[in-house]
Amino acid sequence: MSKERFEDLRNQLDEVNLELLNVLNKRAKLVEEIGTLKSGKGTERFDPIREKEMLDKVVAANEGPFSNETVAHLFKQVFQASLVLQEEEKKHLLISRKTQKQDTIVEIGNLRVGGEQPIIIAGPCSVETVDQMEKTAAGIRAEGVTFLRGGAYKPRTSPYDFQGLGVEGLKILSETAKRHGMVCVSEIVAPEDVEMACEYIDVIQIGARNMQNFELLKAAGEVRKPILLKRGLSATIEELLYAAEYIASRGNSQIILCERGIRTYEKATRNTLDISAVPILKQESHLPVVVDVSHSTGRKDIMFPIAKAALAVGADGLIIETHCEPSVALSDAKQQLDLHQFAKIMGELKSSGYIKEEALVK
Ligand SMILES: [Mn+2]
Repeated sequence: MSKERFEDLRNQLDEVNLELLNVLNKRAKLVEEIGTLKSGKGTERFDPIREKEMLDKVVAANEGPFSNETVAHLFKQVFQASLVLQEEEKKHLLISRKTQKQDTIVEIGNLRVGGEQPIIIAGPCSVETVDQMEKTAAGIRAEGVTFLRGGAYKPRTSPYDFQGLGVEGLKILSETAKRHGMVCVSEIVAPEDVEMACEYIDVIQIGARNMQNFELLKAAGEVRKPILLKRGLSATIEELLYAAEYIASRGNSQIILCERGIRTYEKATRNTLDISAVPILKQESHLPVVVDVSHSTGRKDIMFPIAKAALAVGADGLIIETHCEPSVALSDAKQQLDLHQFAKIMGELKSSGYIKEEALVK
């Protein structure tokens, strides 16, 4: 064989490769279009009967030199790749980074969650009395904190534990926050309460135990208030993202995700803080992510290193349960910081540079 002929054949091969590539991608585009139509109708993407028909057709048309087995094998791979493509496309959720490149910034008045500066959400586990809220709010506000939390509806493990003050609690929380120039965050547990709650609170929290309460998620999607969505204690990252999608799909894109620890076999901490969830959530989604350092650890002694870790991996904020008198708190007494401890941790976060003094609202 002459050298020229050899070169010529090689060039032809290169061309055929490119043709093959074009044809494969042309096929992929058709598959994508079919996938979109199917998803609209809720049909299963993998259709084994249709795949068998397609394989039989190409094998019947095969004239060689490839054997029928080889042709079947090659096409099977192509079909497989198309299915993966459809799965990928399915993941283009509204909350996905693929859909929106830039970070979502949740704005509450002039406060921003997901911007340059991390936010701190502090306050007691439960709203108990006007006095308790007043003392706690004054203490945390003095540290430059502008997000006041407090539970009025408490989904407790035991039905005999304190269940919260309900609407009365929301009113106390809201009035306390206003007096101190703060915004407030509180959990809502029933879909029918979401609209009512908007009257009192600035950020509606959906708690870990309700992360897959789909009716509640839908109700949260109908209002135009920011939603703080906590990861369920046994929920995967993907499940958290789909829960957020429930809210976004109803038109409410003001969502803050919250990693709050997951259940593992480890007993040294209340839950196991899944620190890797933070950068993964930030990669997969454009939504801001905060870390609840109180419920994840249930321990005050490791709160500072955990808080630093959360901010170091890119969290947009922290939730720190704080109570003016933790020893007499009606819920989560063990893990809540007192005002002195809270001031100390804030001081440590500032001196280590994780929180900028000048960024705090005086
Ligand atoms: Mn709590």
